[in-house]
Amino acid sequence: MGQPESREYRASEESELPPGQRLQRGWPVTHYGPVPKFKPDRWEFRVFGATADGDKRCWNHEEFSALPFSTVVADLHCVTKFSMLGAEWGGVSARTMVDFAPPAPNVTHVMVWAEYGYSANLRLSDFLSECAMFATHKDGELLTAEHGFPLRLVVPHLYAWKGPKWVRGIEYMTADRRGFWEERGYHNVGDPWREQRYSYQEEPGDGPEL
Ligand SMILES: Nc1nc2c(c(=O)[nH]1)N[C@H]1C(S)=C(S)[C@@H](COP(=O)(O)O)O[C@H]1N2
Ligand SMILES: [Mo]
Repeated sequence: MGQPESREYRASEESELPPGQRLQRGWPVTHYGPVPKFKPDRWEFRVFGATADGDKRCWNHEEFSALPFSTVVADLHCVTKFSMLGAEWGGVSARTMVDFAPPAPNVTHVMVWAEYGYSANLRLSDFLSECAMFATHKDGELLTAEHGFPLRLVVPHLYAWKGPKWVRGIEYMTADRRGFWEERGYHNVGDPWREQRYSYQEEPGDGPEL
C-alpha cells in the first residue's frame, strides 16, 4: 500500500458556515439512546441488500482494520445548529467499501445501519461523494465510545444525522426508504447549504411519501 490518500471538504472560513449554523467550541456529544458497548469478537461490518453478485459481504473487526486507510479534513454540521470545523477524519472511504462490495446496477440508495437499529438513508450519489468516510479516527486519535467507536460514518456535505455512529453495515436499495430521523420529521436529503432541515420542506422528488 502506498501513502494514504488525503482529501478535504470544508468551509474555509467561519463566514462560510451553512445558513443558520454557528461555530461550536469543543466537540459535544449528540445522539439518541445509550452508548453501545463494543464487543470485538461479536462485531462485524455487513454489506447486504442489492449487491452486484447477490451475496452478502462481512468483515470482522480485525479484517475491517486491515482495509485501506485514508483521511479527510471535513466539517460536521448538526441540524440543532452547531457546526464543528476542520476535523481530520481517518478511516475507510465509502468509495473503498463500494469497491470491495459493489452494488447491483439498479441501486439508487443506501441505508446505513448502526447499533440498536439506528439508520440513515442516503442517495447512492451522496454516499459516493469522495469525502464520505467510515471513520475510526479523529485528529489522529481513535474515536471515543461516545463519538462512535469503533466506527462511524461521516458525510460532510450533509447534516450529521446522516452519519451514524457505531455503524455496523450498509444495505443497498433499489428504491428509497426513510431512516431513523427521516421518519421522524427530518429532511430526507439533508443538505445544510440548502438548509434542508425538516421533512415539511421537502419538494416532490426529495423523498418517499411520509
Ligand atoms: N447511532 C447514532 N448515530 C448518530 C446519531 C444517533 O442518534 N445515533 N445522531 C447523529 C447526530 S444528530 C449528530 S449531530 C452526530 C453527532 O456526533 P457527535 O456526538 O460525535 O458530535 O451523530 C449522528 N450519528
Ligand atoms: Mo445532529
